Amino acid sequence: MKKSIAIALGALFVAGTAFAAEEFATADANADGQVTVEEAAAAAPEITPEKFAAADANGDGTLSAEEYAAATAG
Ligand SMILES: [Ca+2]
Ligand SMILES: [Ca+2]
Repeated sequence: MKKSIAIALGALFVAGTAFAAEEFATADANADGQVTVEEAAAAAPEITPEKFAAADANGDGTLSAEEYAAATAG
């Protein structure tokens, strides 16, 4: 019983990660591996400039795949 729950949670996690990667590729309009504030606004209007800034962990003004996942997570 516990094992099947763990497997189900694992499958959910993998599916979520794949979805985020696909979303990032879609948002990264010029495919340079970074999502700018303009690209984010076009792809995901829920990412406000405030959310964008909060997700930009290294403060370089663009979102990496990991940073983009954080921006869309909450
Ligand atoms: Ca880009
Ligand atoms: Ca960044």
